[in-house]
Amino acid sequence: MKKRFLSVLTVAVMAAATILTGCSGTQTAATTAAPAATESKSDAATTEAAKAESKTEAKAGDKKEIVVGFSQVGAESDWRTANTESMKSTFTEKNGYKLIFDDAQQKQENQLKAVRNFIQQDVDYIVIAPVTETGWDTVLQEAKDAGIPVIIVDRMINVSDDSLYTAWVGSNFLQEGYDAVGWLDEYLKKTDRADKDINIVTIQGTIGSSAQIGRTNGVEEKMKDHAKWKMLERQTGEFTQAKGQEVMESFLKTYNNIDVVIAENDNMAFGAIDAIKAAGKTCGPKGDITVISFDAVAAAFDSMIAGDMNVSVECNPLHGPRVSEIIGKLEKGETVEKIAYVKEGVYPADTAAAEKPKRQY
Ligand code: GZL
Repeated sequence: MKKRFLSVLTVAVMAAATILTGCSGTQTAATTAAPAATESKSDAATTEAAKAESKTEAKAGDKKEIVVGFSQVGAESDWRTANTESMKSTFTEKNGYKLIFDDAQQKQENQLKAVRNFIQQDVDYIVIAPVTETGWDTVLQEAKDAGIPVIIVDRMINVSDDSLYTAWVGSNFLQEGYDAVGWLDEYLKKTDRADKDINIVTIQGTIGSSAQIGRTNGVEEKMKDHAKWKMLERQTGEFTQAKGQEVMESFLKTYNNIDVVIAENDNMAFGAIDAIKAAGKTCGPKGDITVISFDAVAAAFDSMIAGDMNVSVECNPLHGPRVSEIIGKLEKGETVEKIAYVKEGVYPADTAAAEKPKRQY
């Protein structure tokens, strides 16, 4: 934003317009960038100012599209696929954008490379879905120095100075953990097990991600109100189905008294259900093991309708329109909310068939 309205101290003639990579699902812009040339501080400032001027002129004249660099976590789950689809279907040329998309394959180093590439390509906005909360201060300072606003989506970042990002939109993961415990409490009352010993295992998401931290802490905090509930063990399944199955297999080998499995996303729950069935046990509303999950993607509704999953706590991935609204306001020089939580619900098996047709992802 600042960059786009900078007055030019000296006008340097820009050699060529920035050549932007197109948006393709698999193209990782971060791996195509040439290493940044080194410039003296004052040259860099002049170049930046001249870039800003040329962009502003271009924008004023031929309504140049808004260039958005988006660093996505990866493609680890149905939720992530829906989130990517929401972003790609929003940031289209028809809507006045050019999207540079990078899939980090769940590695923060790839996200850092992508963000530096976006800075070098002089994009108008950087959007990041951060794989984990820490490790962002340095690269976000580089974006700030380049005058490029940063919008964080989905998971949160933990930085020393929150002026390093302009806005965050995502879920309240702690509340999602609370909601999971609230549902289990009601369910056990309805099934006459309110005063029974309950043994629980948890398949966690990527350790250090806000979704894992919030869900784990939310469950742990509210479990303190239930003296007869015991958390046998927690292990990460990295939000993937394969790893979720592996972890549940190991839990089933270790414990023969599991009453509840909490999977911190639907894909790990699908893996856990496969492991439960392979071990000759049953799950779901009529089964031995209660399955509590998060995300509420379409396949979770299918699983609940099939009688395998008991409940999924919604985590809404449709952030494209929300981010576009933030950029629209910034383009008009309007202020935006620093933190914006999306509304989410809890979807139990007994309403899954009626709810599924209404779902958007
Ligand atoms: C939650 C998101 C998580 C989902 C998983 O907002 O970060 O990452 O719960 C996804 O499915 O992998």
